[in-house]
Amino acid sequence: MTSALELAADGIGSVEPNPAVGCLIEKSGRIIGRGKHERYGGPHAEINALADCRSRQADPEGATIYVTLEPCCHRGKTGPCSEAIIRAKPAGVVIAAQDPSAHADGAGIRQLREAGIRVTVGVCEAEARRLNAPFYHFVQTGKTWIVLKWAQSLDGKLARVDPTRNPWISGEQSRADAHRLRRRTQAILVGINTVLIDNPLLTPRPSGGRRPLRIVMDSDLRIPLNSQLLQTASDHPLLIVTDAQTLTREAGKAKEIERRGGQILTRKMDIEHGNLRPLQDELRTRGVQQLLVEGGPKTLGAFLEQGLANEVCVYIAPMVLGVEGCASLGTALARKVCQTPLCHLETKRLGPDLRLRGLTAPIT
Ligand code: AOF
Ligand code: ZN
Repeated sequence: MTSALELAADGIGSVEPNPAVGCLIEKSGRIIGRGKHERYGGPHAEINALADCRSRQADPEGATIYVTLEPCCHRGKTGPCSEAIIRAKPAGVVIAAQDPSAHADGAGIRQLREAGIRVTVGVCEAEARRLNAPFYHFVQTGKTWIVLKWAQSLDGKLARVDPTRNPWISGEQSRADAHRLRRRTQAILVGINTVLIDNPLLTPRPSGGRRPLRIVMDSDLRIPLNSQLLQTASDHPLLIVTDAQTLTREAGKAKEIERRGGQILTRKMDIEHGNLRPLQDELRTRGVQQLLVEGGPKTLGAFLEQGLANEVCVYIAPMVLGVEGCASLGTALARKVCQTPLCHLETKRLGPDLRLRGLTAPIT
């Protein structure tokens, strides 16, 4: 199952909002087929593993199938995996975790058992749920999984006072990694200050594939019409969240934004004084399973303070910026939050930097 989970993990970045799933078929101590769900809309892991088996002229009859998610029994974009498995006549199926989706929720498992197949559920369950944490969270709570991401120096500064010479804090490898984070998410959010200072594009690069919704919290509609975000709004969706009053005052600018392809949403949201719930509702309505919050410190701080972060991903660069650095997250937080250590902690070296990832609540 550990190998099946490793296979599944390869799909991260291509399968979302579907879960990443891996499948191995074992017979007489040999692996005779492996497969994963490779991309959204593509065949499921079990189908790929059975096809792999056939391509090796191996017969899955009497084998044991290891799969990281309950096989589906619905007809979605692809046919039901449960029926394909039953036709293959394995002796047993070992499943890491049940699929909580309404179209599954144990029904796939029941179908296999009714066909006389021995089914075991719960092997490496926590690991499987961790791998697809945003999927489980969204299906089970209806809420978007929120990831906060930032890069900082050893003394906790998120930016340089003078970014003209070198705007970066983290190195090249960290930045490439951050683009992989963007690729797996359905929406990316920043505050207006980040737009004014960095003029970001907020697209996953190298380009191609999914185009996450780019969201800017901009209560005074200060986004420059010549910003990279607006220049690319006809190709990459852009949503600007502002105040209803601002919209009345800035009707002309709002029209220009919409003419360029930007969408405007008015929701009473006060980042500083803590009310991001309407945003959560909007994300849920739009079916956004995972949101990446990229800054700046005020926006990140607001999500932390309001207890809305599910996951934190920090790139730590081995440098002390001292007075050359600014925008520390600590000073942005009025109250102390996140006092307990993150759980399911992972650390990784990325060139000179250290990446630290963790969840704000344990997965059981
Ligand atoms: C499986 N094996 O590898 C995956 C499953 O639209 P579809 O047809 O691709 O179905 C997507 C749903 O199927 C998804 O929401 C989840 O419940 C399940 N994913 N099931 O048997 C797989 N990826
Ligand atoms: Zn399936």
